[in-house]
This record gives sequence, structure tokens and C-alpha cells, in this order.
Amino acid sequence: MDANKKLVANEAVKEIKDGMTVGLGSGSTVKFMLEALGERVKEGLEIVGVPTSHQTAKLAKELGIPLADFSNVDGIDIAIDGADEVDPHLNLLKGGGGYLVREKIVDILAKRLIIIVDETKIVDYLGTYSLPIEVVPFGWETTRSRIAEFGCAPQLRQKDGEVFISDNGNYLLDCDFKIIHDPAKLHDDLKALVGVVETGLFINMADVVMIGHAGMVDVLTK
Ligand code: DER
Repeated sequence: MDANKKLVANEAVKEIKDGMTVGLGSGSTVKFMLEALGERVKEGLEIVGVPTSHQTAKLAKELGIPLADFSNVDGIDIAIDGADEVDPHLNLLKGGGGYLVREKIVDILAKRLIIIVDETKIVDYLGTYSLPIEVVPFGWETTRSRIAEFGCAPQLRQKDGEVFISDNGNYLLDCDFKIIHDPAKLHDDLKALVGVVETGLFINMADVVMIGHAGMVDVLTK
């Protein structure tokens, strides 16, 4: 599986050109992308990265990739990110790593969003992977009840035996919808609930999905 993730990560890095501001996603596939990007920076590529998590920022710094934040960039030319599921309309289910809010803020701003996955992420319908929803900690139990009315059993995410706290100081509820027939409507309905910060449904955002499988890269475009 890593070979396919590495293959697609290396392919995506070829899309990054001198002078670009690059949204740096999060996750294990993006880790391979950062390593390849770090090599190109060492060879003289001049870019600046906007990281979507503390984890990505730490690795990018270690690899010598120059970083910026929204106080000193005008926009994002290209963002490269992973996903947990991709449906036939290129809608995404993301947030397995817990970084969905900052990923969505960066990804939605990008002029071009490239998603890098291996073939295990390709699905007919989103929802087999539990949908992460970031919620405000205050009153999260009441928010959980409202979310559950949409047909799932939200689980408060734990990490190392503790409640997981996102980079934004919020909680994550993982929701087992099993199959999501209308992800755009579900996202809108969930976002309307008080206490919900963001959902892991990235609707109509991906411009390109690169899929690594069997030593090849398939490219899907919107
Ligand atoms: O949290 C996310 O959406 C990340 O992009 C991540 O879940 C992607 O999965 P990967 O670690 O298999 O690349």
C-alpha cells in the first residue's frame, strides 16, 4: 500500500512550480509528498507552503520546506491533500487524521486542489468510513444527540486513552452513517446544527484525484 501512496505522492509533486504558494495537506500519503517536495526544494524549487496541521508543519520544517500563514500569503495556487474516501463525483470524506477544519480552510481557497490516494479509498458511496465531525467541546453531548437524529451513533474520538483535542481545541465525533446517499445535503444539514464546527464532507472541492494502484497512477478530473 505504501508503494502506491509513494507513487502518487511523487506524481503530484510534479504539478508544483517555482513561485507557487502550496497548501500542504495532512496524513500518511501527504507525508510521502512532503518528502518528495523537500527534495525538490533542496534542488532549488522556490515555493512556500501553508500547512494544514501542526504535524504537517513540523515535518515540513524538518524537510526544509519554507512555510507561511494567511497573514503573509495572498492565496493558494495549489493544494495537495489526502482523503479517506473518494466517490464517483470526486466528493471526499476526510478527517481520519483529525485535521479536517484546517484542511478545508486551505483546500477550499486553493485555485487547484489535488487529492492523492491509493485505490483503497475509491468508493461508490461515501460513509463506510465513519464521518468525522468537529464540534465545540461545550455542550458536545447535546450536539451529539442532534447529530444522532440523522441516523448514526457518534463516537467521541479518543487518542492514547484521552479525548482527542483538534489543533483548534475542539472535539471530534466519528459518525457511522454506513452509506451516505446525498453527501451535499447531509453536510448542509449537519453544518446547520449549533455546536458543529465542520464536517469531513468535502463536496465539489477536488479538481484532480490521483489514484496509485498496481504501480500506476490514474488521474480523475472534475
Ligand atoms: O484526515 C485526512 O483527511 C487525511 O487527509 C487522511 O485521513 C488521509 O489518509 P492517509 O493517511 O491514508 O493519506
